[in-house]
Amino acid sequence: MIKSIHKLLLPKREADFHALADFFDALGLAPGESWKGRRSQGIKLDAPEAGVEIGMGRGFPEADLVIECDSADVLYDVAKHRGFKIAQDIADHAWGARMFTLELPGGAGRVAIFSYHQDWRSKPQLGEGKLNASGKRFGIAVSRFNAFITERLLAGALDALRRAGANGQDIHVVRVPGAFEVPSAARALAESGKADAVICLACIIRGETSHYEHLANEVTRGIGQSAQETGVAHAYGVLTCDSLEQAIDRAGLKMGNKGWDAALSAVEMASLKGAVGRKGLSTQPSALRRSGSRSPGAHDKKGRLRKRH
Ligand code: INI
Repeated sequence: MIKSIHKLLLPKREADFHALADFFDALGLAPGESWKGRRSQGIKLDAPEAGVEIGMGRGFPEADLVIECDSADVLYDVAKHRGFKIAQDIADHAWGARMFTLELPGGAGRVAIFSYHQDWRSKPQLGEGKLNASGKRFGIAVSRFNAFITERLLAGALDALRRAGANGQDIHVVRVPGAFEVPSAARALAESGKADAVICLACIIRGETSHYEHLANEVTRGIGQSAQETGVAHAYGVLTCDSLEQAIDRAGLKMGNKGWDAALSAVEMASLKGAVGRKGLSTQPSALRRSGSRSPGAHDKKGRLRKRH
């Protein structure tokens, strides 16, 4: 009885190894078994469904790996934001799908990512913010405690805002002593009326504080409360880590930066609010949603009519 099937990727460089793991994690594969020994290291990232497809004839994707997802547009944005080389731009295909292909780092091959067209007439109207920060104003409350980490989160957030089209003059950064002070600074920014969204950045490390749980809970509660009571979107870029090493991993300057992620959430939420408030829900495809948002395999295969390749 077969238990699983895995496509083996063997990058030569450590950086490519992490880039690949990070990318497939961002696509939503679930991290499974992993190991690091003297001779080798590895991680398995599991898909909800896997198998082989045997085909003949024309019209198949030119790829070493084919991934079906809920929305190829969303993953296209993820791939571009993570700097992956797009081999074929996203496009509609005659077999009823929207697809793009990209080159994996380290010569690990080419991946085709597609989603089948949805039948919009039978679907409810879906609203979604866009990743366009142009004309939007942002407040950032950042803690000085663990500044070694929080300054990296801030750099990530500013980079994401800039790339999404925000203007530097529309970004107001407030530094506070520690995570505990972040909610009240966030609230002040939200109540100033000068922010369409507020980004909260801090780092709480379990190893260094015995009141870790209390602090983390209070900060999270305070940020949520500020968001609900002011009606201004707040993005949560607070690292709660077991160790400094873990914090460093989550505050990378290029990949896996929680400040970057939080800023993109803020952009999306700022834009969503505009869309819902003024013109009803925007049903355009599609803005980027971060790592955990898509859920491969969540779609109902049985009920859907598909064309073949
Ligand atoms: N503040 C943090 O941002 N992270 C921490 O890990 C932390 N620890 O370890 O205690 C921390 N403490 C300071 C706290 O946030 C307040 O600034 C301080 O208590 C003054 O109110």
